[in-house]
Amino acid sequence: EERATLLQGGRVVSADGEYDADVLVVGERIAAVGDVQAPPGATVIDVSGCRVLPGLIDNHTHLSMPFMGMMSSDDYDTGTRAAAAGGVTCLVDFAIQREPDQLRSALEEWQGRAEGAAHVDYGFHMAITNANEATIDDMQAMTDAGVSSFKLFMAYKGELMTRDDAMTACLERARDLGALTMVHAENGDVIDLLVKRALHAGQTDAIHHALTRPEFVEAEATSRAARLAEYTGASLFVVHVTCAAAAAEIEAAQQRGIAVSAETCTQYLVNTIDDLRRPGVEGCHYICSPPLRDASNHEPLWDYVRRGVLESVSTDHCPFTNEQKSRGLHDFSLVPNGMPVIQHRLAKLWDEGVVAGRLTPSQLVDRTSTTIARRFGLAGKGAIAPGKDADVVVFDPAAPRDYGTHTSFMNVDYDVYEGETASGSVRHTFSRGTLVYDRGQILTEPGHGRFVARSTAVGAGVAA
Ligand code: DUC
Ligand code: ZN
Ligand code: ZN
Ligand code: ZN
Repeated sequence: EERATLLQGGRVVSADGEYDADVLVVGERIAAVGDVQAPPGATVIDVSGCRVLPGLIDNHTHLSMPFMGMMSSDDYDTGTRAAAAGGVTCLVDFAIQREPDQLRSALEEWQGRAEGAAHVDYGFHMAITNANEATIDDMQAMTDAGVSSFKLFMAYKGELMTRDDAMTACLERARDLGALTMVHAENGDVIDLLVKRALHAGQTDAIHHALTRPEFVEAEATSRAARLAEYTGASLFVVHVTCAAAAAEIEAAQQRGIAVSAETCTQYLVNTIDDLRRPGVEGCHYICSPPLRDASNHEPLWDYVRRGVLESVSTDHCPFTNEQKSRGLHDFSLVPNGMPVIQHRLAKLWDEGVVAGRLTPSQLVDRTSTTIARRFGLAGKGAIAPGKDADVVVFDPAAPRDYGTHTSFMNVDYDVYEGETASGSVRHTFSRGTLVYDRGQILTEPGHGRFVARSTAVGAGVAA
């Protein structure tokens, strides 16, 4: 006998529209959507006044990431608790090849970190940092294992950066495998030069992190990656687009018929470069790459999101504690890059998107769940429909919730939105039919979340 739960009286939000409907969950799947009678023995939950959304997917996270000599501070236990509290039921994290190892050992290493620890489902992208011949040969083992997307860094010279020759070879192999190639698009050589000059001139404060990574270095790398995708015929996905200049390069490529798609992240829609001017370690909280931009980018970015040029919004969640961030208090180049945001995307996009009149609830669902599932081969996720995984979020738009360390599940000792209050909040998060998060509490044991193998050949083409 499978456990049944009826979510009664809510308003379902799908990528295509909104409608009043009950949602019946049986076992791990959605069994029915509509005017549904509770089967005998079912648990009935009154969700009137709430929106019922497909669980959000975070396609860009860095849990337990070894980076800049440190390890990001959320592991798969704490990071997926925070995810569930923020309405996220699936994340796709980056496994990273570490020299001199091959892709298989990186995948094993990341599988080992996640297995038995996660509270929601997860997949992996494979970041290639050393694209030699053996690496290229190993790419098929990844797609066979359900890792159907690769990531290349065009920045972080000396640690992660891939040069254009290797990038071209990777794009060709990914094309042949039907896999998507993701790029962190910033010109690493120019950044390296500007950082050296700034430090030489004694410009060591957090703000100089942003000033040494100007918009053109992102726009240039974006354009270069799009040209290499055009030349190779590969499908490209540009991660964390921060500014209108880079988004314009993506739109131009799409208009030439090149298979280039892209995301932005929550913080680029709501934070600005001025956050880096906060005093002391607080300024360091906002150091991420590419950097936060001038506020003049916000409305153009929202418009690109609305029009689907930027087809999805993820987080690039990459948390570091005050102690870790403090390493760079007197030299911005030593601050580990990344912001803790995995828990905040839905609440922020609801207020700054939906309440502010910039996005419809359906567009929010599409950009944070449905389109990500389609683009990245997560066939069971991204929609509330019979047969899909019962990854369901009940969001109460009339239940305010404070941001801050007192409500955060993230393993960081500050919150970038401390002191602010969201107008609505997640009431329940179900992962494959199991209630993971219930009004401030995590109910599952680590290990409820499972690895999801993703399919290839879904990344091709520009978003409809
Ligand atoms: N940018 C960040 O801010 N953190 C992790 C890696 C990256 O590209
Ligand atoms: Zn990146
Ligand atoms: Zn702060
Ligand atoms: Zn990232």
